[in-house]
Amino acid sequence: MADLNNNNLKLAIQKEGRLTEETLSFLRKSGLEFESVKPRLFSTCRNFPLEILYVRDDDIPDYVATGTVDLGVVGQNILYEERPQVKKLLNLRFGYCSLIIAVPKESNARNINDLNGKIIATTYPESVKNFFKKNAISVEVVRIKGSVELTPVLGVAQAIADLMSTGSTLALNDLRMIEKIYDSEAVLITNDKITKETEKKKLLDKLLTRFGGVLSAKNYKYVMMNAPEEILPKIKKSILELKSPTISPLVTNGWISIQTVIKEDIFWETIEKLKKAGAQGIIVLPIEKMIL
Ligand code: PRT
Ligand code: ZN
Repeated sequence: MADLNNNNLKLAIQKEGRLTEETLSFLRKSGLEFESVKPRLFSTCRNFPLEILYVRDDDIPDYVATGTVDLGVVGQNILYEERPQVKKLLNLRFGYCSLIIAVPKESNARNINDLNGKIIATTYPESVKNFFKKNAISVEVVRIKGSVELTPVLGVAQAIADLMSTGSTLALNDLRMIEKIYDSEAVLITNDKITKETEKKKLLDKLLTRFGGVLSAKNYKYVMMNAPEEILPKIKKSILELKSPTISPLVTNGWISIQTVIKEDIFWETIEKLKKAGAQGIIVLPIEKMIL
């Protein structure tokens, strides 16, 4: 690949599609500075020895497996389907979707057993074949490149297996989901080669620290609150996962200010507990980065 510095890390991401914007935004949040103007071919980071290559998402696993690039961002679904020789490094917490099986609304099929002997259209034939094999149900799988949702109307198949995120496509095409095969999200992948290249491995570790910082920050919120000093034990009990909140006295006698972080998934539950315990003036701030 022309003009690329061989000592730099190379990361392949989707050129134009569902993962592109969120991948670029994730990289920028990690502090990487680069231009990304169309037509995107590649970008060189200004402040990190990293080249970003823009390619079709289907090509990413191969580029990583063969060592053409060191890293890639791709939907986990493509890994399940193609089983390439790559190693997953991180779940990136965007690009969420599920591979599901759906039938026309008026179909008699209620569950996967009712699909015995039926034709199923999909862009993910391997995943679908494996799934039915595991469930000992015999189906015929037809591989379709696009618009899988139209195949039942066209008489090509009696059921489909496709990715779903909001469910709108199913609804618009009068389809009903009967089973989920797997969940997927964007992941960062690499190959074994990189572990043998000491300098590159060092760069990768640096990059992973940055990525980890952004992902942890996504998991937590920064919370400040005021409370009478005597309820501190109760408050500490409400924020169990944090061993040592920062506590400082307020001008008002007997009152303290508490600063801490709270995990996103138990956020509301914890805030309610804090309010009940007697915390006041609760302020919540997003965390930009969190280095653990
Ligand atoms: O051109 P290139 O080959 O790079 O792109 P592509 O067209 O093959 O892929 P693209 O951009 O459609 O998807 C890239 C990745 O995004 C996928 O591999 C998934 O990991 C992830 N992703 C997340 C999705 C969806 N959500 C999704 N909803 N990929 C596809 N869809 C499609 C689905 O196939 C269906 O047609 O969106 C429709 C359903 O969406 P809802 O919201 O109506 O349910
Ligand atoms: Zn593709």
